[in-house]
Amino acid sequence: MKKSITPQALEEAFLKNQFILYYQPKYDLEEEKIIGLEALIRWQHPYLGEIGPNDFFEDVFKLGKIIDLDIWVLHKAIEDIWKMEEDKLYSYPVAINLSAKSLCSVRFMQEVESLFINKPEWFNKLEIELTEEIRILDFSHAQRNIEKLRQYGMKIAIDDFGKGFANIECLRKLNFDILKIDKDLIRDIHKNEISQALLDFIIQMANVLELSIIAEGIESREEYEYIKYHTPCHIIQGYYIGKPSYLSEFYKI
Ligand code: G
Ligand code: MN
Repeated sequence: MKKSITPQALEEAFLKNQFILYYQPKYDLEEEKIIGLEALIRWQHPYLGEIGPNDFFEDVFKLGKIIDLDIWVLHKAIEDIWKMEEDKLYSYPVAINLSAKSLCSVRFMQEVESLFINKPEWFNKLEIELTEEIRILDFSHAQRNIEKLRQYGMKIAIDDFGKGFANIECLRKLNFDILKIDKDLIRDIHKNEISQALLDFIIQMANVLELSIIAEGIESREEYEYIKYHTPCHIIQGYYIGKPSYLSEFYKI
């Protein structure tokens, strides 16, 4: 635990609703417009200011509260989808990051089901991003739940692809709709031939598996131009296009 983050403070964060969702745009290079948003959680700590998930997730896990946090994100994302639906002009699909633990929990799945019963039309606006930590699980259980989520209308993405070791096994055992290429592979792609070769290979593989592709972590004009002019990947995300910010930012576009 980071020295300044105490279990009490984290408990309080849940009670006092100190979490917030930021959104980062996903941009389509062919349509030249934003086509979706990824929800990214932050903790607005009363003394430490804003804290990113990398700095508090481990503590949430240790406290046994990861499912509570994922359920909070699910509710908040649905509330925000509803806000966008009300303003008919701007209604983007929203992706949430889900832990493997929640995916395989009865509690999370029941929450999804009860929300779905009330508002089924919101669910084809929701996407789920799963990272490689999924390697620790029971794959057949995870796959059954993924199928349920897809039946509700959600799309499922494998996140941070290219970073870990277990991704090929995940692709073999779980059914995804989208493959998100990890930002480490995109960094300086215009001058790194190894990254270029790996990216080509991943794109070919994704095509065979009929997965759509998103390139994450585009930070510079050079990276942007490489993806745009030298690869068939046309959906991108990253600071070059837009940093995570308040949902209201996207009403101005
Ligand atoms: O694991 P996942 O891909 O969901 O992580 C997204 C994280 O990456 C968020 O914390 C977000 O703030 C960060 N991020 C988004 N775009 C960029 C980028 O262009 N560069 C870097 N370094 N980080 C980014
Ligand atoms: Mn993600």
